[in-house]
Amino acid sequence: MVYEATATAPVNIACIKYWGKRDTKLILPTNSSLSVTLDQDHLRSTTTSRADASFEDGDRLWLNGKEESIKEGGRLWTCIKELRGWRKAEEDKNAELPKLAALNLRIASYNNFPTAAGLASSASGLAALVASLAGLYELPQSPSELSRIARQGSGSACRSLFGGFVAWREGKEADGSDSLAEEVASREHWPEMQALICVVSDAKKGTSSTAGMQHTVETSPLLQERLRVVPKRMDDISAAIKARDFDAFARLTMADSNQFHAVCLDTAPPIFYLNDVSRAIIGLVEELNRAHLAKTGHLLAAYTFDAGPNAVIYAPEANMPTIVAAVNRFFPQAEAFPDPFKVGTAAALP
Ligand code: 2P0
Repeated sequence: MVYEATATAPVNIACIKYWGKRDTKLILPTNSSLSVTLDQDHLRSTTTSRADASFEDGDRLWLNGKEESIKEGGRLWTCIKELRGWRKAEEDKNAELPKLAALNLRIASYNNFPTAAGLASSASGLAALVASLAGLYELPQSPSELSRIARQGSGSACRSLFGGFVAWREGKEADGSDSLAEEVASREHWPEMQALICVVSDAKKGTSSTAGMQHTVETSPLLQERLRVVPKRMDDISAAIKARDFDAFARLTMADSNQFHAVCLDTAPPIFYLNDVSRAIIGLVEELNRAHLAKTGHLLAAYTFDAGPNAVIYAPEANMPTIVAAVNRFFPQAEAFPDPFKVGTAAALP
């Protein structure tokens, strides 16, 4: 009998950004965040987990073919320990279940996009890991309950367990029991929404998110102002999504990206994720929006930037040809992902 399960998980791109932890061990954020899940055809992680009595020397894991160590007390170790504990609880309740919790694991994870594309893979990678173990162990827990475990692998990973438009609620409890992800709206709710990824640089970022966000928590006075305004932004963007109000969605998304990069600049020493090309893309989208607003009364597009220089441009499908033409005209080489992405599905259990 082979005990094995394969799961996939998508990439997500935040509109209201997660930046800062109030608990670094449990990965509890200083603010709630909200993201859009991208479709899985081009950007996803796939993870296969196998439990077998013949496996010796503990659990082992390979990422894109390269073995990663599972350090005791580390993030991978914690995710595996928690899910194995849930399996053990099921086995204790039902004596007929095979004793998988006692077996060592072999886990292999692949991204179907090049790491060199400059896109974060930790969110989809950790979500796929959690989904594949949940499948292997046939766990009864809901995606929101599983998101509490994915969160401890990498904060943003908890959002990749859902498709469509996803909130990660910061929660109030010290043990993290209420810091979890939930769907705000399904992808079918707003199928016209698309995301264009402009790869500005495929270089590895200078400051990791994990280290950068804690420097911000420790040194940025502006972060306090951000923590004051984000709750209303979460409410407003959820309402905009529910009403399919692209203008409100776009204004909030751009404002939050700009404020996130402002708190990075307000960190000591300052963190710079945007470069000259990123800022030129902001200028282009602002100008396209000015012209479109004058002509139609509506915005054309919304930019957002994570912890790196690459732009993600959200827009309704009908606006994408204008945006793609403008990007190609002013940035003729920026064609790593020439087609916009649709809003995607949740992590797929086996
Ligand atoms: C986000 N980012 O909300 C924000 C926007 C980067 C900028 O989530 O330390 O890799 O593993 O919890 O999840 C990046 O942070 O950090 C991130 P850890 P993670 O998408």
